[in-house]
Amino acid sequence: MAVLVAGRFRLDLAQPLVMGVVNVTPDSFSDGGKFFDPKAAVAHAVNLDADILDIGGESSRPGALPVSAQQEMDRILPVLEGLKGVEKPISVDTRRPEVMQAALRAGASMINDIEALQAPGALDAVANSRCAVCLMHMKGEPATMQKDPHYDDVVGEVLGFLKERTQVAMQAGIAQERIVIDPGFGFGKTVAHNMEVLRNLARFKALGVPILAGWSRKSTLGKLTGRPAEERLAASLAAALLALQGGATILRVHDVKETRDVIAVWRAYRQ
Ligand code: 7PJ
Repeated sequence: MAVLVAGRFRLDLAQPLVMGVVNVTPDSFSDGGKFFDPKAAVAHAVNLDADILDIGGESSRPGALPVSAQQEMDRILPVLEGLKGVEKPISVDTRRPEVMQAALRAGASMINDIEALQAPGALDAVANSRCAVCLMHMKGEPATMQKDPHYDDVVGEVLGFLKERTQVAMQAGIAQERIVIDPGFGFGKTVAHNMEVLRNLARFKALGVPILAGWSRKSTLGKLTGRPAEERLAASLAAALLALQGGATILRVHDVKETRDVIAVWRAYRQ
């Protein structure tokens, strides 16, 4: 578990990595519309100075409606094209196998799938390449997932799901060193569910693959602080620190520079 293989990249996991969010959507909850223009998205991506860039063309915020595969590709492909000269792994946030294939052809090195490769053809799309993949847990669908989600044992259920998806991915031919797991904070989970998973994050280390955590500006932080998305930086950094302490090795964030400072403090504390 010392490296993550992502296409032509081998990412050292000895230190935490920062994945910078680049939404190319008109409606994402925190920066929707800002980088909808491909040129603006490319400039933003380069500016972020992240270890991995995560390009998304479908908003998966609670209540968001699905877009067509064609729309997703029309949003993502010009950004991948514009990032061709950037020597950095690029992840594409998608659930659709046809978008995965097009993105991988266009130079993406990682697929970030909030459905953990459950769509028909998604396992093959990833297995037939050398890219990395993030398998995330979500209960329900973005359109309805925050409507009264229920679990008997949230940690056990999320852990069981990710264990099963990791096994299925490996059986399909995706090597363990290409796989990342993510409990999916905010995806069909209440504030209490998110906190219970965060408190028990170390249990996910048993799966033997790196853990990615996405807390940046999420609505749970809004509920806890009473603040709108653009004022959730401090809360996001607090959650990032707790995720690091629980064993997360990749942090998916909007605010890369500030998150690097959290990592610096955490690393010194850990020495
Ligand atoms: C996540 C994601 C996350 C992974 C989004 C947002 C909503 N992918 N895509 N994990 N969140 N792997 O940016 O808050 O938490 S979209």
